[in-house]
Amino acid sequence: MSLLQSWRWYGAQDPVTLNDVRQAGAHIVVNALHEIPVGEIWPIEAIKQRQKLIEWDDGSSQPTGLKWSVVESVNVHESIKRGDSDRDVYIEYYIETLRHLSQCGIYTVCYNFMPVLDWTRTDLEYKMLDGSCALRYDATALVAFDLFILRREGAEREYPEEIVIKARQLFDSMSSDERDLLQRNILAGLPGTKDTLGIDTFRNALKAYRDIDRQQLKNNLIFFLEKVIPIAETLGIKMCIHPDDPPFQLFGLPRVVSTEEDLRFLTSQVDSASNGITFCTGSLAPNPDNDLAGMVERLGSKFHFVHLRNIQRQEEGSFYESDHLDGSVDMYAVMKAIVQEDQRREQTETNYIGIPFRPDHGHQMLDDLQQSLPFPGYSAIGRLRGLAELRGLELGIRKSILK
Ligand code: DNO
Repeated sequence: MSLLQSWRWYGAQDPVTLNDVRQAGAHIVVNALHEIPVGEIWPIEAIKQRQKLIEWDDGSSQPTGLKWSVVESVNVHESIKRGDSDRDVYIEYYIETLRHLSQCGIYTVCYNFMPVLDWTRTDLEYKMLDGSCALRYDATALVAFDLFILRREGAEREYPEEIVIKARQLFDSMSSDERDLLQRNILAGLPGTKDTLGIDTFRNALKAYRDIDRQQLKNNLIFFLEKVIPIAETLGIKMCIHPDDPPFQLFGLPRVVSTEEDLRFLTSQVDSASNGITFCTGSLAPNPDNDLAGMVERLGSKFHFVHLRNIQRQEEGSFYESDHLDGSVDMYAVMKAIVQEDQRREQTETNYIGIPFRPDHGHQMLDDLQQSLPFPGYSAIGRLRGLAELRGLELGIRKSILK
C-alpha cells in the first residue's frame, strides 16, 4: 500500500480545478464548508452537495474518482477557546456538525486551537532565487508590526532590547504602502476566506484573551476534548488537532499545541483513537527543538492526517517555506518514519486505511505566477511539484529500504 495522496481544495471559489487535482495525481480531496461562519452547524444537505460536487464535478456523467474524506477544518469557536459561559452551546453545535459529517461518511476532521489567528506570515510573496515566490515569517517585521502599528500595550516589555531596536529601524525604513502590506499579511483571515481582520477587531480579540494564560487555554482545550471525543468515538470520527503555526506565542496570545510535550499531553489526557494529531512538519519545524522524525516514531500511532512541507530556519526565529525536500526538515527521515508507521498499521490493524497526507503549501511558480492566487500557499504547480517529489520519495523508500 502507499500513503493516501490528498489535496486541499477550497471549493468552487478555488482557481485550482478538480481536474487539476486529478492531474496532480491526488485521490482525496481535503475540504471544508468555509462559507459557513465559525461556530454554526454544517447542514447535512450542504455537506452532501459539496460531496456531489467533488465526486461528480457538477453533473458530468463520469465520476471524478475523487473523494472528500478529510475535513480541514471544522474550526473551533473562540468562546470554546476562551472558556466563555456560552461555550457549551458551541460545543453542542460542533458535535452536531460531527454527527452530520459521519452521516455523510466523512470521518477525518482536522481542527486547531490557536487563539484568534491561524497560521501567521509576514510576507506572502517572498522572492526565491529561482524567481518563484514563497511565504515567509520575519521575526523582526512581526515585532515592528506589534510595537509600531498595532501598538499593543506592554508589548515592548516582551522583547529583548536589541530586537526592539532592529524592529524600529525596519519600521522607519518602510514606506506606508509597505506598512499596510505587512498589516494585511499578518492579519490575513482564516484559510479559505478572503477577508482580512481589521486592526480594531484584532485589538479587541486580543483584549478578550488578556486573562487567559497557557494553563487556562490548556484547560479549555481539555474541556472541549472531554466533551467531544467520546461522541466522536461513537460516530467513528477521528479528530486530529493541527499544531500551532508558528509553534510559539505571538502577540501575547498563549499557544498550547507547539511541542512534542504539548501533543503528548493533549492526547494522553483524553486517551482515545478519536483524539489524534494532524502532523504538520512545516508548522512544528520553526522550533529547532522539535525532533520531527522522533515525533513520528513516538507519537505516530496518533496521526490521522499528515501535512508535509519544509521550511528554512533563519536568524532569530525567522523562516521561509523552502522546497518540499530541501530545508531544515529532514524530509527523508520523516517520510521513512511515516512509511514505517503506515506499514505497522497495515500489519496490525484489521480495518487498515492508509495515512492521508497532503503537500502543504507550495511555491508560486511557472504559470502560478501569472494567476491571482486568493489563497496564499495553495498554488497549483508549486503543490504539484511538492506532491510529485514526496510521492517519489515515498516510493523510493518503500522499494529500497522497507521491502
Ligand atoms: C495552513 C494550514 C492551516 C490549517 C489549520 C488547521 O495552510 O495548514 O491553516 O489548515 O490550522 O486547522
